[in-house]
Amino acid sequence: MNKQKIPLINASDPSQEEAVFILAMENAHVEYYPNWLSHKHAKSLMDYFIAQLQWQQPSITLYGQQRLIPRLQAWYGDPDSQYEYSRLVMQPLPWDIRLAKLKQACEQKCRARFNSVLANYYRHGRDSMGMHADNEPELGAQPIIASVSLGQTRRFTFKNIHTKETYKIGLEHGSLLVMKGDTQQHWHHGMNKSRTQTGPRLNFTFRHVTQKK
Ligand SMILES: O=C(O)CCC(=O)C(=O)O
Repeated sequence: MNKQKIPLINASDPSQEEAVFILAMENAHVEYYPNWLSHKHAKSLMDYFIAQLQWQQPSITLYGQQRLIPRLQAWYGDPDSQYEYSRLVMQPLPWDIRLAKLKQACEQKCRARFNSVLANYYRHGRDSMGMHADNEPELGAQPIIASVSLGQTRRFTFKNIHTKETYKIGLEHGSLLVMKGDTQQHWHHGMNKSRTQTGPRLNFTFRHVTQKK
């Protein structure tokens, strides 16, 4: 299997301060903004969200057995943004004010509208997220997903569903990763456990879900 760091194409505009990289992956459109939030702002958001969000550790059914998910999570959104994955039905909590502001900032950056967010709290290196695609019908065929990371840099893996090619990228404190186009149709993504990247990390994936008819 081809395991490598993702080649990054620097697409930054020299007249702008913000750096942006396009991940050179076939049949995908992924952009990475390493310093999207200032270090200080990101730290303030992290402390606030750890203390204020309603973190839970639900169970999912895996190979017929109930297992606690290996992280904490919370689902916030508009009242009609119910979401289901791994047979776990999540009812949205009402928007927290600072989370709603972060959503607005993502909407401006992505020129898209989001009505919900999956918040994940990786308490230490043993917390993780299995490989998956965000391809539930509620998200539509070409979902735009804005993923904000706070805290410990953790290695994020993409794996091509067809060729099994694997790429890794470290998602840094205050960064924004945007997945769009056909990314979810051709690539899985996830976060392995780590023995070296052990500090706490928060991640927020803003999405737009529509209800099943
Ligand atoms: O923590 C991350 O960066 C990944 C989150 C993720 O894959 C998801 O919410 O679907």
